[in-house]
Amino acid sequence: MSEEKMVSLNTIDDQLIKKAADEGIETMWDRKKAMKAPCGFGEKGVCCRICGMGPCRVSPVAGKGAQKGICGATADTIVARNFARMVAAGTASHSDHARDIAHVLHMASRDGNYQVQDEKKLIALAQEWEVPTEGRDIYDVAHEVAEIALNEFGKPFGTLRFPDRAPAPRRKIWEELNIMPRAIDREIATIMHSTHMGCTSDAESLLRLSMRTSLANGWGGSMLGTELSDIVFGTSTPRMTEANLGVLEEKQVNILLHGHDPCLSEMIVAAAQDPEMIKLTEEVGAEGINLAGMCCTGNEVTMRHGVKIAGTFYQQELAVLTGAIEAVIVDVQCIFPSLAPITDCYHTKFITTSPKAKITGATHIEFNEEKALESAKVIVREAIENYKNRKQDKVFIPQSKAQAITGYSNEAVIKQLDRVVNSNIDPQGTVKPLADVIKAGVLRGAAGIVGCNNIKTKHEYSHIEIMKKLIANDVIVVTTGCAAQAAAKAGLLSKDAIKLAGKGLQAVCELVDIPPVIHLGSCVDNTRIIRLVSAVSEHLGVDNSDLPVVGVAPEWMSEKAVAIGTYVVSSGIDVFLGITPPVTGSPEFVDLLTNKIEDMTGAKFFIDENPLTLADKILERIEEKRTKLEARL
Ligand code: NFS
Ligand code: SF4
Repeated sequence: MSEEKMVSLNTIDDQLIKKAADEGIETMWDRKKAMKAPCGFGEKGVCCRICGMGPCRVSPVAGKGAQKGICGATADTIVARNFARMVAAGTASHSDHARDIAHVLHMASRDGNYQVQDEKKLIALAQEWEVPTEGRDIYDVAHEVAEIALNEFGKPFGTLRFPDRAPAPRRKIWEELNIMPRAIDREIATIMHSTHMGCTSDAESLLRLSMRTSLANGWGGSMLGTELSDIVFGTSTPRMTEANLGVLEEKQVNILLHGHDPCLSEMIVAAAQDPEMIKLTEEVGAEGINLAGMCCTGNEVTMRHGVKIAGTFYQQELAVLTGAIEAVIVDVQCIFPSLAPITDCYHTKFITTSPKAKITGATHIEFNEEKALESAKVIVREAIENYKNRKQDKVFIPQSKAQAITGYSNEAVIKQLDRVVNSNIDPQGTVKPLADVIKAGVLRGAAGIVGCNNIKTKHEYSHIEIMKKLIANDVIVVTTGCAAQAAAKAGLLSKDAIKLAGKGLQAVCELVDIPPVIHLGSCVDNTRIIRLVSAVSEHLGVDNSDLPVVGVAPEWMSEKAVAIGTYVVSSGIDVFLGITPPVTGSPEFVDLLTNKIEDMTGAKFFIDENPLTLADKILERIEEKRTKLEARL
């Protein structure tokens, strides 16, 4: 198959798609073909179905066709309203995930399934929130912290706590713009209210509401997700793993963990090590249990346990097509409903576990956090007992995988940086070495390359091209989500990739002993990135928007990504999008996102679907920011 026709960077994916065609199984690529051209109105964001008088489709071309909806809403209103609702949905998803983790912290106990794994981090958070810790049982502290966290969702007065962690100039901007986020659920509800028929119609006001809600995600729900997961499941440390569908094992029970919520996957990891389960595995004639992760659940378990990465978002159907998976165990988000009919073509069990994500045709075994391990064992047992049903003639495991280092928390990054600190002169445990090399220009800047895969592009091509170009130009890359898994598969998360870096980055990687692309976790862990950037800003006495630092979402697709992009720009960091969001029907809203928002936040969106020119624009912007920064420092 020629390079252009490949659906992804990996030839193995095309082999599996061919297998699907041979076996008469439908995949996302077939459905994309059946979809023909996308709806032009939807693509431009000018379709409104917010009230029963619609749907109203207004013309994206000025002066031609219907210019207003029945109520008089213009393209600007409709586009901005649709955008705001995407931000609200993304914020809801990340934050509701965090809420579940807060509940688990609230039920954690010394002899329970969930325990406090990182006491130091818990104590630090307790002190930040002025919870007494002296002489108290750590679990009393944990429960009080969890309760405060839960109150962040619905407190009636005041603003959120975590924005206090942002650099002072940034907080001032949020206050002046009146976008300091209040309770998390409140910001989501306010957007839903303001975008109801007949409420806010002004595009700029809708953008400001979106910014405030997105901040309730980045400096609220998502940040709680990261912090509380570290407390309950442990703060991650670097570990070796392998990535791509070649991690599936011929002679073992293969379990695919897919979704987002570590409350389930952590227990599956524990259940897979349970003697009773191991005995059962022997009884069915398998040589072991092989867990493989996908999407953000995959990131959560690889960063804390080194669980292998089966692949990214777009490979979920392909993984089943190997015919070698006994069970796909899912929790919430980014799960294709098509996994039900595809798993039906094999022996594979498709097990949903969350009442928030029931899928037609799946086997639903509800995960009960109160009896977490027991519940996980029931699910793992299903998988093991299914091993005997595997049809060998339908199995094809592509022999492709790469080595990767995953699991750099900010704490782990700082520990690596300590290697170059002369403790006679400088204190340990700070970002000073990172700030120093950025200031000196050894590193030209830093990029957070994050987000999904999208069928509108050749999968992973944009991620990998941009990562390679940036590291070759001495821009260090941190990565999360499916972008991180793409990097793992391409070998960029290994120290072997240091040779692809420019001289400056090579020197840094060797001294600090890190790969040039650093795995920082799942998508909620983008909060690790904004905290790292904020720490460097504070160290240099500047604001985030002064740093040569960018966010990039080359292949984004989810509403969560829209919320992330918005909180990153609101946090003062430019965001480069490789997929055009559905906003082009409103030149005013496009101007707000790609121009005017800079006057408010010091950062803006850049949109370019060509990854090569997008990378050029990133490098150009980094140099522009450098020039300004050098003049200031
Ligand atoms: Ni992020 Fe995780 Fe992947 Fe995109 Fe989906 S897994 S929260 S949304 S597709 S990166
Ligand atoms: Fe049409 Fe206005 Fe109703 Fe939207 S809110 S569907 S534009 S009448």
